Amino acid sequence: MDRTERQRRLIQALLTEMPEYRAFAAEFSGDRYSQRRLLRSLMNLRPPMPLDPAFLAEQDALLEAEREEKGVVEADDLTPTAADPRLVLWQGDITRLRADAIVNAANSALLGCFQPCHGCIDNAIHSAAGLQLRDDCAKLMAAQGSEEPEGRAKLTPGHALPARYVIHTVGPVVRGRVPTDRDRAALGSCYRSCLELAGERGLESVAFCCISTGVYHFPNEEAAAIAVDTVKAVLDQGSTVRRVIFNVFKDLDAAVYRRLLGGDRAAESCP
Ligand code: AR6
Repeated sequence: MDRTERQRRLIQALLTEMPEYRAFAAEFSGDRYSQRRLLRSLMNLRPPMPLDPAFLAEQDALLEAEREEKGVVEADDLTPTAADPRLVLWQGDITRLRADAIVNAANSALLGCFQPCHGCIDNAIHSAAGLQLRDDCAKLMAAQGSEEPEGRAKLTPGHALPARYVIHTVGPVVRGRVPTDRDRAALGSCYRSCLELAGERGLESVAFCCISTGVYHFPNEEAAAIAVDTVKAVLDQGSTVRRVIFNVFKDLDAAVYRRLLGGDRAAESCP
């Protein structure tokens, strides 16, 4: 089936489920790119509820075609840093990475981002994985019966992502200009908890985003120092994880991590 037709059918199915967004949908123009944004928006807005297998088959076909088009980056093919062969620095979109797990910077509801086409990593990961991811998260949260505290970790499958699993962690929200000791400890705990969970599941490669440094305003340099120190300390204690990818998105973070990890060989950037 042609991609435009597939998008149209997926949008129609979502609007049948959520007729309250028909007026919102009418604001998008009819070209393929606007319609793709509409589809992503509706997926972002959709609350967790039962999923129709026929819808999922079409959604997965679309997401898998897009995944190949964006290009999958094999975590195992990336060049490690000169100073530490367990560590890799890579700049790019985490939804392209094929690692055993990628880490999502979530919020305490742990259901993904509901703001249509928002630029956060939570939105990028859920949008590329498919609606099954929110459903998985909703089940974990229902079983837990309370919000996810900062500094812990939960694991779900990656669905249409190249990564096998997503590890969801909630970083601290920095409210003043300077993080408190509690914020610093919570951020370290995010990295530690994710690696410990990966180790319990026998995973070998984990890609971290720069947790809390976007919407949650943790200063980049200090966050990176906590990330690198904590990851090294956990790996030094022994883990099934043999490769950790520090996935940076912004040039600022690329420069900070390059300095911390030492040398230009630490930079692998995608086109
Ligand atoms: N690939 C890799 N990194 C990315 C991508 C991507 N596709 N997109 C953004 N980043 P943020 P937080 C980087 O704000 O500060 C969400 O709404 C980004 O440049 O996503 O922990 C959640 O639902 C930054 O370096 O997460 C929470 O409400 C890093 O990801 C809240 O934001 C984290 O930025 C969490 O805030």
